[in-house]
Amino acid sequence: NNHRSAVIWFTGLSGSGKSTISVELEKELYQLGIRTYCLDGDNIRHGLNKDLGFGPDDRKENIRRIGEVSKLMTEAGLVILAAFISPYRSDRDEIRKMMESGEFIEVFVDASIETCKSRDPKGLYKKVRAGEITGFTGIDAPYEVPVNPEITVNTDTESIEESVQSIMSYLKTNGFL
Ligand code: GGZ
Repeated sequence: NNHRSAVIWFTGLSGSGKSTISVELEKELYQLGIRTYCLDGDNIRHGLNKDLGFGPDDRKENIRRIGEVSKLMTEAGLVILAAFISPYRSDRDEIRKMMESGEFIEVFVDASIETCKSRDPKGLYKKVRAGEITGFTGIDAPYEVPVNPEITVNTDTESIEESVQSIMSYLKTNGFL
């Protein structure tokens, strides 16, 4: 297999569908024999970044470290699927600059805050409403929408399968597969 390595960077609100899409995309890539690795809050925020919280500086540092790890792992020949809110445009752009040209594929996972609230898979929006969490992205902390993402998927209107296929078609068109 002679695919190019890359980092596929999913950004979007909590509950937008980043992790779900990355897991489904990983299955498709596996079928093609492509070696991938998913980075998400579960394997990063409980380990490497367990010293970090959700204030602006900690989020920035969270994303910076994940960018460095992603770069190393792409140098090892993997396709990285990174699913983090990554709310600041400048932090995402820093990673883009650090990567080889074309190897940073930003996927904006777009969903309205109403949709995310209604999904509420971890009950976090409920806790926000109850005043148990503050500084929550999209409620009382910012989310900066990507300006020129390589791909936008809209999980208000598309199925997971449609979102996955639109990423697959980008990868094919751009010579990654
Ligand atoms: C946003 C928070 C917060 C606050 C805890 N704001 O739906 P989840 O649970 O699994 O995804 C969210 C995750 C966000 O971590 P990231 O590393 O992706 O964030 S960032 O890129 O901004 O550093 C949510 C949970 O952690 N969570 N508190 N205040 N999301």
